[in-house]
Amino acid sequence: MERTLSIIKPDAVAKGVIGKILDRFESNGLRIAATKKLQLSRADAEAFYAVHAERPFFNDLVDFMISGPVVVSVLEGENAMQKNRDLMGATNPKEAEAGTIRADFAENIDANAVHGSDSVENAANEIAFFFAEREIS
Ligand code: RTP
Ligand code: MG
Repeated sequence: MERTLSIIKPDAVAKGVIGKILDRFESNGLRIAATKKLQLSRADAEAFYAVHAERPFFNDLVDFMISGPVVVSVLEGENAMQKNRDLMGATNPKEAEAGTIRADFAENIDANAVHGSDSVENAANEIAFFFAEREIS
């Protein structure tokens, strides 16, 4: 069964919609194989988003990701990576389809409620970044 990594970002945690977002996953065939709430350090966020290090929005992205606690989860199911991306909607919530997580819970392109791995290969690396294998079941 395919696995992907989800992060409920600080804006959505602060809004109190952790449960509503996790329900979207479970209601759409994605099993929660692992989950935890944590505060990222600056070093954590810089390492996690290292692929974006040269992008103009990198510093704002890191500042935002450490602005409060996040909830990281391993989602498991058929086509889990793409299914999660479909449930999330477009990066910019103004462009996100109605009924997607970002359309319903995100403020703007920076505070956009959720992260999801964008390939199965990246998913494996992102899962290993946050979870030991014994924490996933
Ligand atoms: P994510 O990685 O968080 O799941 O989002 P994504 O794949 O939809 O978007 P990505 O291109 O990977 O960008 C990562 C995060 O950086 C912020 N961003 N800001 N101001 C901008 O033009 C801009 N572009 C991206 C977003 O918060 C995005 O989720
Ligand atoms: Mg991305």
